[in-house]
Amino acid sequence: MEEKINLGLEDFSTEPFLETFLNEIQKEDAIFLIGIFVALAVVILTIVFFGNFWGSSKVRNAVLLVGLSDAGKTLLFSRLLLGKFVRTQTSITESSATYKTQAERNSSWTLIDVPGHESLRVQVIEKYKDVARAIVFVVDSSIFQKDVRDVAEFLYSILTDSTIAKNAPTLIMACNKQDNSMAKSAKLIQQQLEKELNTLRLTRSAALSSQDGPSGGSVYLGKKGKDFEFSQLAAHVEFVECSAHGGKGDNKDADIDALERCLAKL
Ligand SMILES: Nc1nc2c(ncn2[C@@H]2O[C@H](COP(=O)(O)OP(=O)(O)O)[C@@H](O)[C@H]2O)c(=O)[nH]1
Ligand SMILES: [Mg+2]
Repeated sequence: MEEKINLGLEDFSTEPFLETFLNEIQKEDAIFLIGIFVALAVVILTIVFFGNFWGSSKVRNAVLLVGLSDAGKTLLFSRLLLGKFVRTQTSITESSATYKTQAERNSSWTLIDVPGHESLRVQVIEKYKDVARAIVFVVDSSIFQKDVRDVAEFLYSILTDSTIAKNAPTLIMACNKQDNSMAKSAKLIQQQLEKELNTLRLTRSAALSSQDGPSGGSVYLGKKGKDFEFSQLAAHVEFVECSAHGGKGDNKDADIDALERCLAKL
């Protein structure tokens, strides 16, 4: 009872009244400020969320055809698109076209024929590596023994690229020119490449550790302390045999079924 009266009295005296008024304002200010903070937090979180969302869902719909010169990339490119024999010329820029898969899903990818010449291919791979859904690495199986070192070096540069390692696009090793009697099988090519990549990794990491500074955006290939195998990669890897050229004469059919099946599964 007394308290009530006291309070009542205080209310009528000017100073406490001002105090309570100021308190009220401060309280409201605090609520107002909290409101602003909450609103800001919501805005920032939304931006971060959608930023991540858009960043990660950057449409990865490119299929890159890569490989040494003369492996048969351009012929495969035409075969996949047109299904018939087309004579090829050395490619000096990349060509791209929309490729519709044979699957029920009917997905369509942007197929890119990356020129084999080193100075050009580096630029083109750089340009598309962010959006690569799959990399079709075309190998000339008929002269694989002679090419093995170069193939491994090219493959090593792709597989140790930090962006490619992070995105892990499907790797399809297309062992082409199977119509040639000298052609090595996909299995043998896989084994030899694993061996060669293993050696390359040893020499490259030795060279790297003797240098100062960061290793320039490249990652370690495979698992440390284990011989390299394709199965150690984060990416799905398939070895397929194919023939872009239908053997002798232009009327014999090409054999790219296994490759088309892989592309349909992407
Ligand atoms: N025998 C045979 N020749 C092929 C095959 N694929 C491509 N070629 C030939 O190999 C040469 C190089 O082909 P191309 O597509 O230009 O290779 P790229 O440099 O990788 O684009 C051309 O003469 C093709 O006709 C194949 O599967 N079998
Ligand atoms: Mg070409």
